[in-house]
Amino acid sequence: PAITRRADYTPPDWLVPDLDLDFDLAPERTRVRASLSVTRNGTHDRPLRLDGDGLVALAVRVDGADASWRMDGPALVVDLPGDAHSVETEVEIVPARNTQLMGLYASGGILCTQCEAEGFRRITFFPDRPDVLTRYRVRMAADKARYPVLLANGDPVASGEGESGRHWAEWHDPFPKPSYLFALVAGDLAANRATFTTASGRAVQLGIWVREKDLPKTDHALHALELSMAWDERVYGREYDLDVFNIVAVDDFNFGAMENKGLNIFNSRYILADPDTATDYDYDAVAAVVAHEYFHNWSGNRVTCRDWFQLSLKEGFTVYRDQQFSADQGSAAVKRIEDVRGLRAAQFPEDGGPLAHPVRPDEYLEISNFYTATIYNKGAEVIRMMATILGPQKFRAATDLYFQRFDGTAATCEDFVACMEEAGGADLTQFRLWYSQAGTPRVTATLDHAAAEARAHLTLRQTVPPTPGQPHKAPMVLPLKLKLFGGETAAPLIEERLVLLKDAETRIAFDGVTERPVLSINRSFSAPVIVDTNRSAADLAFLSAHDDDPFARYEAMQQLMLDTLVAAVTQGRADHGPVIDAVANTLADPALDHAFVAEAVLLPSDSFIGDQLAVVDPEAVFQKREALRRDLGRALEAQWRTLYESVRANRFEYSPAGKGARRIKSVALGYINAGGAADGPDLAFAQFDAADNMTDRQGALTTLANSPSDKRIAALDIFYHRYSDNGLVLDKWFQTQALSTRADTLDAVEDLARHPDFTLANPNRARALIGAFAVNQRAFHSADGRGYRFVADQLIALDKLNPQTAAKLVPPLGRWRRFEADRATKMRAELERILAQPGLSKDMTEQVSKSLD
Ligand code: HT7
Ligand code: ZN
Repeated sequence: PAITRRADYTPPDWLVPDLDLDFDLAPERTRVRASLSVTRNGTHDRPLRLDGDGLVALAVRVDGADASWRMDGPALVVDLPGDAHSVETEVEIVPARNTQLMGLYASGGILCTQCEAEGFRRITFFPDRPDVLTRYRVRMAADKARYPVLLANGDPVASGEGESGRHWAEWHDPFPKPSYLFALVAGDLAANRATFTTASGRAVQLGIWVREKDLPKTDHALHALELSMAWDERVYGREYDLDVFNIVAVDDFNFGAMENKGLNIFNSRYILADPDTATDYDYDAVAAVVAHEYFHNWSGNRVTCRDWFQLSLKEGFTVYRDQQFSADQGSAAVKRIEDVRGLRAAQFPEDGGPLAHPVRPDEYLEISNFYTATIYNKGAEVIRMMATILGPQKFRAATDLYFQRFDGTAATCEDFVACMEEAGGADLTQFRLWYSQAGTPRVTATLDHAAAEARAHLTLRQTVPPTPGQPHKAPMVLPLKLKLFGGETAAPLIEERLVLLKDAETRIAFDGVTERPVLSINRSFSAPVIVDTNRSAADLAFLSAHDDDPFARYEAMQQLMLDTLVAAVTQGRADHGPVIDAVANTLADPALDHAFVAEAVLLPSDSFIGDQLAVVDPEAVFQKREALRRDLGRALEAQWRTLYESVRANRFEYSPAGKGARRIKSVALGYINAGGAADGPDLAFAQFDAADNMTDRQGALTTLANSPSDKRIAALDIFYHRYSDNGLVLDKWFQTQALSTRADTLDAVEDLARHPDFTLANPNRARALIGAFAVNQRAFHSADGRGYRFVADQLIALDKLNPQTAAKLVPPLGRWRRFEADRATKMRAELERILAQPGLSKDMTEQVSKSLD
């Protein structure tokens, strides 16, 4: 299969200013007629080439007459004599057989579309690239009883009754858009509606469309939408631009959601929420994804991408915007901690592994494989760093300039950075390396104190590791916020300052340092880098108690825990005392809120500990981590119990304080059980049983699912029967078991894969069992290799249905280089077995072969 290269970009040969689409909808046979007005772009004699994927042309007409045309592979090619023509095509497609969930497909009786990145070509022949901007007029007809609601992009313009129980609707989107933003929905849906009045007085009809029975679960999403619309006006000066904004929730979806113009389509897990079925984590995710998709209306839709190499232009920027939004809704400190934890869990390993790629990649085989943590989350960090360097006023001036200059166009990452430079008055020449160089930079910070001269020196060194195709790296611009504290008085010796580390090595002198200084660095995680320091356990414990930057305080505790666990794994033993003392101090600090404390006292994950090691033995990591958890549980049992009791009987309330209390409750319960308290399982079961919300219920279930107690069987059973008709909650049931740290998890997961409720056809369900199991460091890495074989078997089966979803689950197997030799050999063998499968998809071929290289 052909590789697409960024360097080969050329503008489109033909533009399509207008498109009329006519759908005769039915799941078994949908007829699509398209009428394209096409204009030659520039002076050339090349034919019109329309992308297709699995389409057969039933008719092709040019200016109303039959025309000569040919197929070139999946594409339709038409020679056109003039500079402007009307081209009509007709195809038939079968939504009911579309298991890839790209193009037009059926989900639980709803017909819906997913076109990003290259799904539109599965619906009709078209130049399916983001730099062709077109005004769409859509007519659709369908059986009225089965599909009473007919939606598309833009505004509704007409509707009526047809023959034989059919009806029709017409929609018109006045904003020229790329084909990846096209959407259509037909279904038996009900709406939760509201009206939002924009700053300039436009009344926008909002609708969240779901099946009637799910309507009571849509208030949170609707409220989040209203908050997002107001936030984007206030913070970025961006108003909504159509008279309607609709969101439809479907159960079968390859991703989280899709920002189609005026008609967002969502995975139902990011819309539906009520206290009985959704955790606080789910509530937050619903609000964040609703905001993200809404914000795309400007960062993505009004200004779109010139080509898919520029994907981070819309995704990195929009993630940054949704992170800011969420930070504004509750605790900004906890939000930053969560975002950094997510970055370290998903993006750092990607950047250090075989699938590493720059934020603006240079080539791809299958673009769907590039919807990655690097494009999204590292991309957001790159925007955040520019905001830090410019400061808030200049950053806002720069985004204003960007939106105004590129409105209605398809832009590049370079266009964005140029606006930052122009309005921000900054030279970002070297900074641009963040777009082109892959790999996580590593900074070594060494602080020396010359007490006699009251002077300290900080030496900063940076290296950027080699990544596939990029053996040599240049030094980057690293914005590091730092501060020095007095080790005895805890007073600030040097106030926070922003250092732009640009060279491979820099030495900074600080005068007036009369006391032993303690370094606080990369405060608020100002640069997405790994920092090694020469700070002692005592310094880290000191910062975990005294640093005034909440992120740095959390980070100091994490580093202390990490150093302890790495020593335990590599040297066989470690002193748990400093960690226990630091956690005790944090629990006793009355100034800290529950949400922060819950984050601060959690041990780093098994996989993050493994990332610090040259060669990983996952069972050894698990055992050492469990030993520290057990000691923390035992040594601080009284404090955990006091904390637990202080929140145990709280009634459900969706508020930052309510969320914090529930979080600390489950963390304390986990530690009480980790310590081996005899009544631990009873406490967990009582919480499970009495819970008036899913956060408490699932928190208790997780503790039980990890425990040796038989109570877990009863709890899992009760949970299953209580929610057997709720797919999203059943996903939790599968996931909780797949993540269990028990020694028999692999057997349980193999059984679950044969459970009548398990199906690979639903991406949420496949991710809940297979995706969760593949990140379970203990069970997946079972020394006999059975975990690897199980996952490989499932991926081979899933690839036949939904290659995109299968390919996303390859990375855990692809990390074989990180593991000890026996496991590495077994992981590699499974990758080779997958690659040898006849008919393997392009998606899987790319991911697996890169993982083997
Ligand atoms: N922009 C959307 C990307 C997306 C997608 C990509 C590939 C395959 C299926 C997909 N569904 C949605 C989502 C977003 O970032 O907002
Ligand atoms: Zn997005």
